[in-house]
Amino acid sequence: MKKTSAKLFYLLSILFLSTASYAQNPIVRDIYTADPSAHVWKDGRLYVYPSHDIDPPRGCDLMDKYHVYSTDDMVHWKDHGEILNATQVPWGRKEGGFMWAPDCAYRNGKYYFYFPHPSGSNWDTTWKVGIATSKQPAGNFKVQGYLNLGSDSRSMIDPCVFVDDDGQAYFYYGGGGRCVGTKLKPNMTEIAEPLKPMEGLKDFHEATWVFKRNNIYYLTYADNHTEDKKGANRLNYATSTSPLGPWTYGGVYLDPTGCDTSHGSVVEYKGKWYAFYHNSVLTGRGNLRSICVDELHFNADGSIQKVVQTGLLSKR
Ligand code: FUB
Repeated sequence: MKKTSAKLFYLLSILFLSTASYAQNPIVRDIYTADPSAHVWKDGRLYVYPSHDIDPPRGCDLMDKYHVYSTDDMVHWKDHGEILNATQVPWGRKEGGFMWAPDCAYRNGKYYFYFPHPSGSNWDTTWKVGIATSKQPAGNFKVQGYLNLGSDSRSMIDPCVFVDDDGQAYFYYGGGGRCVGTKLKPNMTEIAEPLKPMEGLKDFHEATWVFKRNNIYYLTYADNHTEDKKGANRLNYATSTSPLGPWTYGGVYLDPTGCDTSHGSVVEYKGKWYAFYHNSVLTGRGNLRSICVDELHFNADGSIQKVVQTGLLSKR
């Protein structure tokens, strides 16, 4: 009986949310996009920097040609077009592809676009975090090089840059079960201190995202969950009073989306909080993904409620 009421409540919530005034999920339908990093910049628009699954896919290795999207009402999304591709990366592997989950940060009039990309044919062991800069949030990016992360070359994917209220920027990355972070120098292109492991995360896999709300720092990430089937990773969160931890595990806030991977970001826009994520509802294929957004709700104690994925209802 309890289970039936819970199911009914869930279905009614989806029905209500799917008639709310948001663009229908997935929000991009003409190409395949994944790993959305969302930011609100000083022009008052919300920008999303996703990666791009190339159709037809071959695993995740053909991913290339980043696009940027923006909105000022969560209904109408503007595609700013392609901002960077693998042929524009002088130090990149000659075979191209592997332009994975990016992030973007703003400081002193410049936008810094961080993208993971291998430098050699052996992609798995040659990851670097590239940096491209521009005076605009969605165009004219020029590759500047890559972050010098010392001898650390393990799973150098999924960069995330968080800028605190005092202007100090923090850099995080990680995959394959390891998440590390440190301060960035004011130039945004060098780390200020050695990388340190983020402690307290439970079952970390990849996809780090850091944000702050009411003086609490949140680190969200994908776990390794595969209980019933392949493609069952979930998004989890942990909290801290410091941007570099130690972290206290909070729980799962996004259930599996039907993809082989899960990856998301959280942002506040015009008084509401949103969870961005990807699913495979348009294709049924974990390597042809589509970005979605739904509202995110917090409890009074700062804990995060499970996201109701309206994206799971959409079909082509
Ligand atoms: O999209 C390629 C990789 O899959 C990302 O870097 C991971 O987070 C996962 O989504």
